[in-house]
Amino acid sequence: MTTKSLDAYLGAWAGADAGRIAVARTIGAIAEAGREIAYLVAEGPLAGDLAAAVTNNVQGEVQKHLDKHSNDSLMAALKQAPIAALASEELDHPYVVDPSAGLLVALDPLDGSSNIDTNVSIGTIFSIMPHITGKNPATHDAFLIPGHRQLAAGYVLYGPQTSLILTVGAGTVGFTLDRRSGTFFLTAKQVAIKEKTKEWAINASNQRQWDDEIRSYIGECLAGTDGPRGEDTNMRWVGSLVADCHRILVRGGVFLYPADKRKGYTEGRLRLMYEANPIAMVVEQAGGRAITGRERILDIQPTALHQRIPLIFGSTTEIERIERHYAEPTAGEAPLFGKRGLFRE
Ligand code: FBP
Repeated sequence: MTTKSLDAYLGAWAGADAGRIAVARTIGAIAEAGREIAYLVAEGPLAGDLAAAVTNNVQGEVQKHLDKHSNDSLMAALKQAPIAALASEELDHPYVVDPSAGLLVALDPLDGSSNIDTNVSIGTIFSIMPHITGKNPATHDAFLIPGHRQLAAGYVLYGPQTSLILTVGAGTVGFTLDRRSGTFFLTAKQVAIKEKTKEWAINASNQRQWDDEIRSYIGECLAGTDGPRGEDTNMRWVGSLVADCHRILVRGGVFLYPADKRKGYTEGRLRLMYEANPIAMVVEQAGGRAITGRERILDIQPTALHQRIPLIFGSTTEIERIERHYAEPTAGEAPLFGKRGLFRE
């Protein structure tokens, strides 16, 4: 199969535009690190214990060997890119590369860490933003830019295939790594999320901790033909945001990681700057939507570099349905699964 390489795609997009060339070089550096991480992930236990705990990261979460290795690989590659600084889930503070450069990068180097030793898909998520003139790139403040200002975003998915999903603001495209040549080739020219779906993804073990709106929406899904939806639904949950997102890009669906009552989850679990924003840009550019429940993710003014946010994204009709639950909290009351039903505490 002959198709365009990532370099050829980025070259054609950037042309002679200096700003775009800088973005293209930065994406190239991320792809280079992604390829190296993909080879290591594929070695699994032959490469040692990739899931071994190394230390705790800034989130207070256990940092595993592969988390650290992925972060180091991306930093090494991005030191050669025209960026002012990078921020990472694994770093307390931004790492400055060249303060005079025009770009910032935010990274989740290894999303889905809990799946490392289970041979389930994991990934790297990235967001490329402008470095606003006058802002010190060493500060968290320089990164507090709403998601709609991202210049490019995407993820590398380390699964049975290594995929690079990318948007530079002109639709969402997909590349697949050819392991023989080490080249990413364009294999999805225009990713389009199905408008309608019956598939939803949520960690249902947290059900008793959810707010009423999420409980009524999921109750409606579970009620199937017996409830107001009048149709049966299906559930999938990988537990790696990148893998759950990828499934939705390919066959539609909706993903929910809402805020809940657990300590540390009252603002959600996922991070705005390097998880929610890049995924929201990829999803919107593929024709889907991404919200907190009440607001569009890409409109949120960040207040902290490592800020968490409730994240709901996917097929448009399902997002509209969820919005109705937030607008009219009783919309999802089904006889068995509404506030008076099985979902009551
Ligand atoms: P990390 O960024 O720490 O890897 O965590 C994110 C994540 O693994 C997502 O990929 C996934 O959607 C979510 O956490 C799963 O959370 P939970 O274990 O609470 O279901």
